Amino acid sequence: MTLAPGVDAPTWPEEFAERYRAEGYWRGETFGGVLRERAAGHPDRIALIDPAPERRTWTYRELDERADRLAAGFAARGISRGDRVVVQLPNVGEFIEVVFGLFRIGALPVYALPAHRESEIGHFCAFTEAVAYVIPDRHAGFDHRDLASRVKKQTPGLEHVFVAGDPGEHTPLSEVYADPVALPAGPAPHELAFLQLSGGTTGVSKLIPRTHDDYLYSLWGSNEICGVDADTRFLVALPAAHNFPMSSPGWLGVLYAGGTVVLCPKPDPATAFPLVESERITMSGLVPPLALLWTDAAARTRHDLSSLELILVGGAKYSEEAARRLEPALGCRLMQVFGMAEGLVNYTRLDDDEATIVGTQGRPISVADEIRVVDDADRDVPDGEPGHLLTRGPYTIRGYWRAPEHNTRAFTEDGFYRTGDIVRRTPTGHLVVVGRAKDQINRGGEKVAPEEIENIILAHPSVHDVSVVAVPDEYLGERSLAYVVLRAGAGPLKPVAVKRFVRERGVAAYKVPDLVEFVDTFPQTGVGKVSKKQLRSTAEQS
Ligand code: AMP
Ligand code: DBH
Repeated sequence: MTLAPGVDAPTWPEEFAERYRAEGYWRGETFGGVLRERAAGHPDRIALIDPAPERRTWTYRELDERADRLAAGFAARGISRGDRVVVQLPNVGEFIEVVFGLFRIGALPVYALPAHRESEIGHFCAFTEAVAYVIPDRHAGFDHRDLASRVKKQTPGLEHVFVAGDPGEHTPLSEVYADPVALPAGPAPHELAFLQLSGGTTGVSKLIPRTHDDYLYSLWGSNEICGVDADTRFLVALPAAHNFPMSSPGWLGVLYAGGTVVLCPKPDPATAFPLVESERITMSGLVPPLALLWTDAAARTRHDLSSLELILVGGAKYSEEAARRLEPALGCRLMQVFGMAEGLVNYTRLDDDEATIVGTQGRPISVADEIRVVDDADRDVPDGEPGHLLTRGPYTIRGYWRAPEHNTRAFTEDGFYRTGDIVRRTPTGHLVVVGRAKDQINRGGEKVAPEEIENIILAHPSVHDVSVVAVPDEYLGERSLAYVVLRAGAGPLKPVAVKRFVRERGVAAYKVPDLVEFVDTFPQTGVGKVSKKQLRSTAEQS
């Protein structure tokens, strides 16, 4: 698909957009508008609770006012519609205020994860030509202000660094809030709302352009399936910037429904269980390793978890055996969710039988989600047979942002997204994830692109070649293993030195290889390429 000048990503062809509007999926709302309406409808209801270090609450009216004040302050600093702003905040109230402030003026948050470091942040800022970067002062023992100073030096267009907390040499976020006298006109519903990150299979994460119309549909569609309403009290245990806790149904879904969002600073049971009790949490979303931890800890806890009604588990394959134990242990319902920041989200349903809930990854939100399961030549395979999952629909993107070449590979000519997942479809239309065709490691829901890490390790002077693959892991599902071939004559290298080298290049800690092994040669494929398949099976056997 070619792009008109000035257009950053392919979008839905007009006949699809018209149909999605006519059929009621795209309601013509915007995030800024939705918050305004909820604040008018139930101003005094609690929208948001940030429990730590001291408990702060926001009513819908307060959240709306704070978003307005930030929008005014951002606008006064020259940030305007379409501008990109990299937002890297942990689960704190400011995160929600900042993104609604940006939504209101049509500036686009770029959602970095708290774990990202100089390599990722530098790329996001440069690639998106971001005008601002929003950070905490320190988080999890790391000083984000130093990182910001370095990135700012390298990125001439990055004009502002706003800090939630002690600003150091940057601008305190608290100074940005201003009187919202004359706010500029907000965005239109078909326009972009933000850029989400893909887990990535290539060197760097691709950016995912989501519109108000399409993302809002994924929210209220999810709300209907999960039973989210004004009484929902949702605990954001995973990083709030990740697509799963944001939208499936996530904190944005809960705000759409007029419920209450509670931010959890850390997802472990010791932090989360007291909050479940004190805030009477009804719903949360977890990746499989955390679901295991919660399941085990529930047996020993002295905290009252009886308010819990539903736990969603997704992001990586949840074993059937673990899934079977969750409901009895936590005394609530389980829903599996298989989603992607590119769009398509599948849920098991509350009225599915137990075998379906524990044994499948759910079915799509919408009858308008088109699903194809195909062989290597894009021919449909019969139901029940494994194949590549392709999808197209009212909330699945038609292309990544500023990636025309990659888009020709990641999408079919008629606009289906190639998910890279291998699934099989059951007679009820549920999907079972059976594998993956894309070169990616799924470390308990945290995605690692091997190529990104291989490129870093290749820069080591003693390294001749490297291949990073997934190895099975009982707790995380998968871990990463780097096979390294040393240069002839290079001195000995220890695995820790390779790990340190990667860490010192400034990448997120979850991308540092869990294991490093030195080998003489890699297995080759017929055409002389390194065979990842062969390497994976070698790793599985060792
Ligand atoms: P991303 O593109 O980074 O948003 O990651 C989405 C990918 O995570 C999917 O394409 C799957 O590979 C994986 N994923 C998400 N949920 C599940 C699940 N419940 N079971 C298996 N894989 C999952
Ligand atoms: O892994 C994901 O990206 C994911 C998992 C569950 C997701 O984006 C989602 C639900 O929306």
